[in-house]
Amino acid sequence: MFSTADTIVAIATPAGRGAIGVVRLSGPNARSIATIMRDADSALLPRHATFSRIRSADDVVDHAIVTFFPAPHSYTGDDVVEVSAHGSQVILRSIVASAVAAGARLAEPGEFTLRAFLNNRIDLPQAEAVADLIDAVTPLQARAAFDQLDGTLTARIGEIDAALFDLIARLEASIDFPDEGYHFVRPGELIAALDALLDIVTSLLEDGRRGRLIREGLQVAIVGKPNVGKSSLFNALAGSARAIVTPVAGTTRDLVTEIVDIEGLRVTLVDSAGIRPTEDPVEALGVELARQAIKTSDAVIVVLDSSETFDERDAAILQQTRNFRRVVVANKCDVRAQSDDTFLAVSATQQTGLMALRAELARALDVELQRGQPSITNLRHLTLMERAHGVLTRARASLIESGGSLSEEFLLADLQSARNAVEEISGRRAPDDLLAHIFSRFCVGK
Ligand SMILES: Nc1nc2c(ncn2[C@@H]2O[C@H](COP(=O)(O)OP(=O)(O)OP(=O)(O)O)[C@@H](O)[C@H]2O)c(=O)[nH]1
Ligand SMILES: [Mg+2]
Repeated sequence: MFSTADTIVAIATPAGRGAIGVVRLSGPNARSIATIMRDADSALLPRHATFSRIRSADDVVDHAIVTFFPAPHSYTGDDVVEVSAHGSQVILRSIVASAVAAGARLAEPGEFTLRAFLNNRIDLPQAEAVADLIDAVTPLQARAAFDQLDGTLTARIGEIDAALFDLIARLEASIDFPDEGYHFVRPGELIAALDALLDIVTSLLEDGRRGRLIREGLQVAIVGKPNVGKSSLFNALAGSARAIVTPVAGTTRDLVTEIVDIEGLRVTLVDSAGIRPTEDPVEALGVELARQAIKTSDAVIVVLDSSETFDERDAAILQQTRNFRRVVVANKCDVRAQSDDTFLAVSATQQTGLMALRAELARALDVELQRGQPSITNLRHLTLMERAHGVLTRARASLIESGGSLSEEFLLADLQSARNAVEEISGRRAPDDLLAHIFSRFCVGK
């Protein structure tokens, strides 16, 4: 379905103005098309930046730096030419038009990275990491994506695949030579091998929660009874006066959200209505939304008001949130009426204690990423790895139950299905429609 036989072109830099903008060509005719576009007879030397005048429709449109990356040592693995021109959309579009006139085709979304995958420059998790790296909005997201692009996950998946391959080969040999009366793999060895595999898979899955939260971001709800300063704290953490603040209890009625960076985590912060029994139908809806927000969030910040003594309504909210990841803060510490140090003292209006709150929150969310540790960040990978874990666990259980006399065919079926899942992650066994789906989420030029 996918072809790498033609030459594709696209603007690789974002829309808008910039000092430079890059047009990328990839395919067998990249160099000859670039030669037609250039107003010069000097040849393009491999990996040399060459100053060129670029022609479009008989006119010179810009001065640009043109670099030729011959196959296979290029981003896509094909011949690639990059034209770094001035970053005007008008100029970049006319350079693309000039390439098309010279025989190139407009690239589809993600097609450069797709070619890198089809040419075995990268595997599927690495291709997906390219999209994540470009989409990263916090340093931690960028790091997780880069580690994946750098191949940490690829290497670990490769280990699992190789171990499965080895087991499958030995079991098949036992089936193929039944008369020898010789099992190529003893039951004890098999269980040990399955245990080793399950160890790797389990640790990947355990880190998967963290990885996925880093990639997709998390939600944190700010909750408490009315007037304790939730909206003030929300604004202080968001760095802008997003939510309405008044001395009237029951000000916030809706959920107000803002994306903030908490210690490198992409957090959707949610301000909510103060929780209290109320006759007001509008406020009651707000209170219901606040209760829902507690349930759907990855963590909550429970706000207490230290200018007053804590009461049974505070206690009720503490009780409701006791099984959630949470940080409890005593706000208004600038006017505090009590000397209770149980909770983290903050002042939303004075902006004190916010650093400690961010640190506490990051700790409560427990998503620290170990550098260089392979981590699954993507739901697709996580689901497939869970499938592999399921069948391997089942295989191990039936092997033990049968006292080692389980037929090789049974085991083989499970191992094969675990291997299929693993190879679907790496892309060795990825159907075209899956690839089309993954790469359609990229933007043009990637
Ligand atoms: N002194 C002091 N006052 C604060 C602090 N934080 C909030 N306030 C005041 O407390 C009042 C209520 O603040 P809000 O942020 O609206 O409280 P809320 O919890 O969102 O209230 P509802 O939306 O009604 O539930 C306002 O008058 C704020 O100025 C603080 O740290 N110190
Ligand atoms: Mg409020």
